Amino acid sequence: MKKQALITGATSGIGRAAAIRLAAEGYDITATGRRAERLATLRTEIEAAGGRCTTLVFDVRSEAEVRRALEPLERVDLLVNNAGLAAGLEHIDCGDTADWDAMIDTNVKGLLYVTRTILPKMVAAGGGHVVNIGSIAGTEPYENGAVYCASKHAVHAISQAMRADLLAAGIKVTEIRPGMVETEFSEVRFHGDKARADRVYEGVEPLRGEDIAEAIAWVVGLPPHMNVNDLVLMPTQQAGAYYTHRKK
Ligand code: NDP
Ligand code: 8X3
Repeated sequence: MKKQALITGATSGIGRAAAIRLAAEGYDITATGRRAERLATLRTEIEAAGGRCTTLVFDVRSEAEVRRALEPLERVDLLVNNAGLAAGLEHIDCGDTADWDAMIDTNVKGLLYVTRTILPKMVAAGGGHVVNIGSIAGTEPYENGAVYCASKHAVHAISQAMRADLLAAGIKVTEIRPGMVETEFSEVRFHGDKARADRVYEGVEPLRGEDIAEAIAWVVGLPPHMNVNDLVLMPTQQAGAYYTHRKK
């Protein structure tokens, strides 16, 4: 049986690129997200390239939906906890609490629900690998980003603690923490304002979803005795949340 990879948030960006890349690396893919049509297109693309892809449509914010969708999976060798978003970019006194709920419920609680459903399967199987997609925002709080940064700080803490929890089970935990990646992320953050989203990447060659997929493929292909705990990736023109060199 080929290795089984479960990737959340595979309808777009990093998750979609990871699904395509891991299928090319020989994994059978289970791709998830809320947009069924996007998942169907991804499945067709992976199958056309000779891979195997199953799709599951659910919202990671609902524990009931997560359990209903994922409990039937017999085996998961690799879980990529990628589904997530930023919503809004403003000072905390002006923040929209609906945006805050969306970020905490998706980035933190959604990741936990998925992880809680899958880990017993890995423990029973005697091993596995969890890759959590964190962010540079997980260690660098920045102005206007309090709640998104808090959610990614939580992912950073959860990743470190779960690595300790899962040591004896032989399950690897890797956190990948990108800087600027051009996906639908900024369009989602600015509630569909594409012009504002485009300005985020002006004068910069950002990372692409495929670059993060490259890193995921590398960490999951390492020998059994070797784990990457934490991997920070940025465009060459970025040195941190506050440092970006933009070409005129
Ligand atoms: P995209 O917006 O392109 O993709 C986000 C994915 O998450 C989509 O597939 C979306 O699927 C899924 N998703 C969002 N909310 C839910 C939900 N409630 N239930 C299920 N799936 C959901 O952004 P990215 O690819 O950039 O983001 C992927 C991850 O990378 C996120 O965790 C983000 O925080 C992180 N990240 C992104 C960076 C960037 O600069 N782009 C940098 C650092 C980290 P659907 O809408 O179909 O449900
Ligand atoms: C996404 C990167 O810098 O917008 O996590 O927070 S940033």
